[in-house]
Amino acid sequence: MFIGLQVWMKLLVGSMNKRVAIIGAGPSGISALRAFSTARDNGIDVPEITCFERQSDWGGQWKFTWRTGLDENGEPVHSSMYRYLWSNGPKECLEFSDYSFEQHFGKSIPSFPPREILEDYILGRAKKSNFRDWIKFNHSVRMVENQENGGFLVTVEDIDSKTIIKETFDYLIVATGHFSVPNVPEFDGIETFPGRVLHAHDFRSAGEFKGKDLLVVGASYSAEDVGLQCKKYGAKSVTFSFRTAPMDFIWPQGVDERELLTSVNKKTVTFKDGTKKDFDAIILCTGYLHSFPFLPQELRLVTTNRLFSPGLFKGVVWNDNPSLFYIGMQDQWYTFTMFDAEAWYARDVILGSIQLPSKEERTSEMKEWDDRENNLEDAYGMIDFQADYIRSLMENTDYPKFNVELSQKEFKAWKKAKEKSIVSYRDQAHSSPVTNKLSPVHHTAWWEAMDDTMESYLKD
Ligand code: FAD
Ligand code: NA7
Repeated sequence: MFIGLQVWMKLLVGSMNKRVAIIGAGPSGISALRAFSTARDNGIDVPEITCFERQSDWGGQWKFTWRTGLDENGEPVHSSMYRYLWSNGPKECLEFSDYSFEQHFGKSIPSFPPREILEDYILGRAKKSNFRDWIKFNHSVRMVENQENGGFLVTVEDIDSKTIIKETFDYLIVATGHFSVPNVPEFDGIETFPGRVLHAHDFRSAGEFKGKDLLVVGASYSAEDVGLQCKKYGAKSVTFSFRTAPMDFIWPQGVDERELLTSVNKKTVTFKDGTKKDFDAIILCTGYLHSFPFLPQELRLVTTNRLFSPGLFKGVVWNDNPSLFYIGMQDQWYTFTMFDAEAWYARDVILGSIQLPSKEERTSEMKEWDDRENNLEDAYGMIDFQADYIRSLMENTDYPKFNVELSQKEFKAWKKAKEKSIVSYRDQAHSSPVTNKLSPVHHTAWWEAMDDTMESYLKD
């Protein structure tokens, strides 16, 4: 339960002189920084915070780059984002409850903004929070060691000076994201394919595939969005190939879905149902791997892209060592709102205002969430699961309340709108669970909107 300021301040005495390391300054790391800076601004004594960020600036995935492979410093390129990316969920369902879109843009804006708008919004709150000097940019965490007396020894490379730094911390928050290390399966004969084969992580522009016959492997968010936008920007045809189940949307002309490919022979791809087709390019939208090469085995989250992260109490606290926290590791219906709820929870455990239950009690609660996920039947159940998860975090902290029920309703309406029309769900308007207002409809239908600049989007 949330407790009063005075009681809280008494509990905080134990958190002073402690050191917290946050790895990553993407949206999850920014949520953690915001949580601590909000406490600081409310007069609470917070521990010393250091955030290590491998890139030269904040924003994580939202920091678009033209580069693929390695960056200018020889580090793996982090962002998988591409030109013409528009939000694939209603922005109302990811709205910070302490900083509305309306507050940021000075007016109510439509529900599915392009990447640049969302980046501006995320960073807008960060810029107003006065924590940038807690972040060490161009600092890549190379290794973490558990210390015998508790705490962590963190080895970091300062990329600019090419020096290695070792520092000890009492608490560690891992916020490194999980959509950067591609899962790249092998297909029989794919090495004979004469055209371009790439993973979605390296996809940057639909323009490259204009006039081409394109095979897109995968049946989830990346496949749907990359394939559809290639069609929008002029691909001759797009064929989706699924492993488990088709996406089954009502696709525009020139788009079809087939079972999984079984082999590739030069330009010709054969599918499980025996059909064949010639292609010019193949994009593998086959998901990502959770990867924490800097963590030792005993601290490392091992999971796939799912709602309940094994080993994490409340999806945040490493059950075997509650000085370690992860933020943003779940499959994501909710995003920024969920990262905030997690960050506030992690902060309050560190500050001592949340007393964790015993390990046995934690384990038993974790099993309940795991069982619930294993018995989910459809996407609507997943939305309810993640909404309840956010509620279970928020009831313990002072993260400003938002209308979770309304956000569930909007998510379900969005899902239905997608089922009705995959090309026009972005033309719908949703209501904000923060301001309770219905957003305006965008001036141009998404399928016709080729210009994704901020200037064009914000026009009335
Ligand atoms: P990230 O954004 O991945 O940030 C992690 C940060 O950690 C990075 O800055 C990285 O450089 C840093 N880092 C990693 N390793 C180290 C290290 N060893 N040392 C130091 N720093 C390190 N979400 C939405 O809400 N709406 C969307 O429309 C949407 N579209 C998406 C489209 C794509 C193509 C992808 C890939 C994701 C999309 N997402 C979307 C989800 C997106 O992942 C989240 O919005 C958000 O970026 C996750 O934030 P994060 O901080 O957890 O991870
Ligand atoms: P997801 O949602 O994890 O989906 C991965 C997809 O890749 C899914 O359809 C998988 O099929 C498919 N997959 C994985 N391995 C294979 C193999 N070996 N063969 C064929 N198909 C395979 O990742 P996304 O990239 O779509 O989305 C991640 C985020 O990026 C998301 O938040 C977006 O907003 C952007 P399955 O259905 O499991 O059989």
